[in-house]
Amino acid sequence: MAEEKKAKVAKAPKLADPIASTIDIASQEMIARAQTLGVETIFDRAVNMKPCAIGMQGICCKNCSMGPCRLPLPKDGIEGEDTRKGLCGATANTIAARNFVRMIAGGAAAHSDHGRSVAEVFLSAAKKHTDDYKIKDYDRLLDVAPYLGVATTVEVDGEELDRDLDEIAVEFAEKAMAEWGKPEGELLYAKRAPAPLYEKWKKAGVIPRNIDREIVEIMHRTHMGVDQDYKNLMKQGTRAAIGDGWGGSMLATDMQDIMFGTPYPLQAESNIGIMKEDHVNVIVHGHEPVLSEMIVAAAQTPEMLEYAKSMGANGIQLGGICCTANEMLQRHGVPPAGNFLQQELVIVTGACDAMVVDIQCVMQNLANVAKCFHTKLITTHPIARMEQDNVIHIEFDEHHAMEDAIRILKMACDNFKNRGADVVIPKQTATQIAGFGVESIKYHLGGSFRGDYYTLNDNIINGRIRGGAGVVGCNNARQKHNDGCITMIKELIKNDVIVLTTGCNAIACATEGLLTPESAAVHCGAGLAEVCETVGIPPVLHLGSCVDNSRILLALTEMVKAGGLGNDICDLPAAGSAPEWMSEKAISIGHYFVVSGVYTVFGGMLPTTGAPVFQNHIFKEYEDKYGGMWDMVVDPIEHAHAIIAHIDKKRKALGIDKARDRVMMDFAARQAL
Ligand code: SF4
Ligand code: MSK
Repeated sequence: MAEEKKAKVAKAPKLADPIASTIDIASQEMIARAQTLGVETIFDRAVNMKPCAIGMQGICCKNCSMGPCRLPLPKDGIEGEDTRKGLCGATANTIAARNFVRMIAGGAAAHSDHGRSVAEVFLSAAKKHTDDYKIKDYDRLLDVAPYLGVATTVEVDGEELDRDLDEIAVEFAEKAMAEWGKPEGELLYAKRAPAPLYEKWKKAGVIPRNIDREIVEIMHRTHMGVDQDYKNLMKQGTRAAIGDGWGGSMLATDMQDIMFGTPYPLQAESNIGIMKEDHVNVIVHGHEPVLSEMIVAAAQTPEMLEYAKSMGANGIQLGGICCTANEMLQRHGVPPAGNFLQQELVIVTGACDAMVVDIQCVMQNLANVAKCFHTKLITTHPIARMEQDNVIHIEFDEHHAMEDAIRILKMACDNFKNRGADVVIPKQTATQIAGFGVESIKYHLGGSFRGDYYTLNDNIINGRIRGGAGVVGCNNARQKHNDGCITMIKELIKNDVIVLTTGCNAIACATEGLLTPESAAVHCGAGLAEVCETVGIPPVLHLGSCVDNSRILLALTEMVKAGGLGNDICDLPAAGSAPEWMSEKAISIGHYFVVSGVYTVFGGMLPTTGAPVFQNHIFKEYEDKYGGMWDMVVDPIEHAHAIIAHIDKKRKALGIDKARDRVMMDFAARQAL
């Protein structure tokens, strides 16, 4: 009886307003369709469940069972001494710093463990223990081998000869694997940073010993009763973040490029509309490209095409979500169907015959949505499974990767006939040019003989380009989908700031049509538009997936090397941003940007606001230490202008605030001289 009574008063959950939830029309259509069909998505949950205000500010500690200890800020702010303490006496600064560095540990672990898996497959390929993976890009291998101390030549009878490529690949793989857990020495890739930055890290004592150790040490230091000094905690966070950006992530990018090919610009479509009603639609989602590489290869074989046709389809349409999408896009032109917040929505079309997920950013609710349709949801990674009974697990192994891929594709083809009649695929698609990287930017700017970042620097010096911004990161269901990213980026390019992007932010830009050279004439200031038109590049350059943020670090390093803009990354008129961040990986990325010398602004909320002294440390004091610092600006236009103000500050320091074109001296000018 009591239960019945309860049921009567229970309120029906509210539904999200599709138009207030996203700026993307295809997504609005799918959110409304899900609601009509009674399928719950993250957008509806977000209007029914509010976040904890204390947790959001970073001042809740649950590191032991005497807590959770919650330290809300007094209503009128803090006057005088901050007397807030947890049961053990931990201050708000300690609690917020512990939480923050644990987020760095989570993010660095995710990127770096991804890198380790790639290294394992790379080692198998180098030793020829697998037929499915091969070393594809030997030029790239030769470029990066010296950074791990791998010789590319050998001396025979006093003569220097090229070393056997397979031998180089094996040694590179072994040395790379050692970077995760070697007992002594320091992260070898740290020396890829500009020399003044490396020296700065050395002086501060933050060069990682190896990738894993710094992450483990964070977990130790943040255990109850260990490190209780927010500055010392952040020092360890810095080591782990450098180990991510200049270690695990950079190694992942390099080894993926060597095995699967270094990306070069290509054209593809984007958004949910890439799915085809008369094709078997297979969506790959997550981050690790190793299995998806095989799925792409298998889907192109005549046998598989025949198999799809035998099931009544006209072919196989592959699409992607999140960073597996970006990986398949940048090397094969596979179109992304959406970013993080669109993962449920592609299933809501009723046309997704299989969704194949690997690791990271995969919502557990996919299983509940898939249950409402015919979609086969397939997990593939031993560390990332789901409890729901409609989820199929096909564990990927590099020794039978092609077999796994064929099995998955056949399962999708077999499922084609199980689609209901009610299929709705939104029409929206957008064209994009993706697949930029450190190498291709060089080529675009200078051609094959004189490829260099000099042209970019020159255009920054003459003021056509005001500066650069790395705008990356996720979507966040607490913010209007894609709105923060797009509004902010449009404001940047309008003010002649060129944008480098990765991850879900890149997919948002593609969907909005910002990844085409033609968009420059529509959205950019006159200077940036002129450069884009002359060189034939979009004003927003897609550099890949989340681990590929390492490409942005290296692009900045190239700008330093090209000269004219100072001696270190912190001298450049450049900034970083994640307007709609949500994952721990974003915090790790943000921190390695900051300690590499980049002013980095996050949108939404940072879990630092509840501990003002700690926040001041990483927002202000870090500038003196590393040249870069954190910031948080919620409004996207103000966010863009915070970046522009920083760029202008750097331009002034470089003496290029009164920009002018280089003028060829004519005879009269020479005489006057
Ligand atoms: Fe509370 Fe201290 Fe335990 Fe954290 S470690 S939950 S602040 S008693
Ligand atoms: S996928 S970490 S939601 S960018 Fe790399 Fe997107 Fe953020 Fe995941």
